[in-house]
Amino acid sequence: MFTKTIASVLMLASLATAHFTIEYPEMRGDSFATGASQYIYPCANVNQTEATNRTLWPLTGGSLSLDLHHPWTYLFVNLGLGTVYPTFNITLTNQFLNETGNGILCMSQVGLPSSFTPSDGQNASIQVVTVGASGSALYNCADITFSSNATTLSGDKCTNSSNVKISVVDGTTATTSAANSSSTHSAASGKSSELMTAASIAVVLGGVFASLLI
Ligand SMILES: *[C@@H]1O[C@H](CO)[C@@H](O)[C@H](O)[C@H]1NC(C)=O
Ligand SMILES: *[C@@H]1O[C@H](CO)[C@@H](O)[C@H](O)[C@H]1NC(C)=O
Ligand SMILES: *[C@@H]1O[C@H](CO)[C@@H](O)[C@H](O)[C@H]1NC(C)=O
Ligand SMILES: *[C@@H]1O[C@H](CO)[C@@H](O)[C@H](O)[C@H]1NC(C)=O
Ligand SMILES: *[C@@H]1O[C@H](CO)[C@@H](O)[C@H](O)[C@H]1NC(C)=O
Ligand SMILES: *[C@@H]1O[C@H](CO)[C@@H](O)[C@H](O)[C@H]1NC(C)=O
Ligand SMILES: *[C@@H]1O[C@H](CO)[C@@H](O)[C@H](O)[C@H]1NC(C)=O
Ligand SMILES: *[C@@H]1O[C@H](CO)[C@@H](O)[C@H](O)[C@H]1NC(C)=O
Ligand SMILES: [Cu+2]
Repeated sequence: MFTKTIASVLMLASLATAHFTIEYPEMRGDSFATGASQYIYPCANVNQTEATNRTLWPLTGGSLSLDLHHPWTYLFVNLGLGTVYPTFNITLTNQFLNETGNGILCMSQVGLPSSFTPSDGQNASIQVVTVGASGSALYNCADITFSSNATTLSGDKCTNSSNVKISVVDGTTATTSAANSSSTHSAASGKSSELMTAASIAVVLGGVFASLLI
């Protein structure tokens, strides 16, 4: 069954020419199909049906493998608890991630927040959101069941493409982009990053959210 899952996921991936796909856990369905669109929140308009498969995920968090097709993107991963169209209000990426390079990004274990302990057999869905420079977002979802029987992907099934990198958008990084607007900030760059962190992140977030509103 595991092999079948991988095979069908690889088949989906080979059809994909743009946007992104979730390679593991198994994606809810083909978000390139007619009627689907990755631009549609929360799960690309891919409906849950009787054919929807659930992947068993460890109680402490499991593997997540993505096939990314854009030169770079911001990346968010959320969790929704429940079986049918859950609300994605638990974040699994506490840091603001910027992924560069197209190819496979595999995280061998995406941890769960300490405030949440799943029960054995509990259903949930994972939502992966990528946000481009213009602020437009793409969505894909995968349905899981937390299980004490589940394991993370073994090493050879979870590797990164060599050109795929993740950086955390922090105060230091953000200062670089904010610096252009002020020579004072430019001079302080790298030295007072602690002081500037909150403000700089707000600048970057403001940019992202402002463009979402356009
Ligand atoms: C999901 O259901 C909606 C509403 O019935 C429909 O418009 C849409 O085409 C369906 N999505 C897919 C991928 O078939
Ligand atoms: C669920 O898995 C089965 C068996 O591998 C496969 O035939 C089916 O297409 C999958 N369903 C979806 C929605 O991908
Ligand atoms: C998440 O959403 C569900 C369903 O709306 C709700 O019951 C739950 O309290 C929410 N959890 C948080 C942490 O907001
Ligand atoms: C994210 O990465 C891209 C490509 O490496 C870069 O152009 C962009 O400035 C980065 N964004 C931030 C906020 O660091
Ligand atoms: C875990 O495996 C046991 C023994 O095979 C089985 O009885 C149980 O239903 C499994 N649990 C889940 C959540 O699949
Ligand atoms: C989990 O979802 C499956 C359908 O995918 C359903 O048959 C099962 O009853 C659900 N389990 C729980 C604990 O809700
Ligand atoms: C893949 O790269 C990401 C980002 O650098 C990293 O978090 C992850 O651990 C890497 N995966 C593996 C299997 O090394
Ligand atoms: C930096 O500021 C100058 C002058 O305001 C502007 O022309 C330029 O486009 C800015 N560059 C970036 C990368 O924002
Ligand atoms: Cu695209």
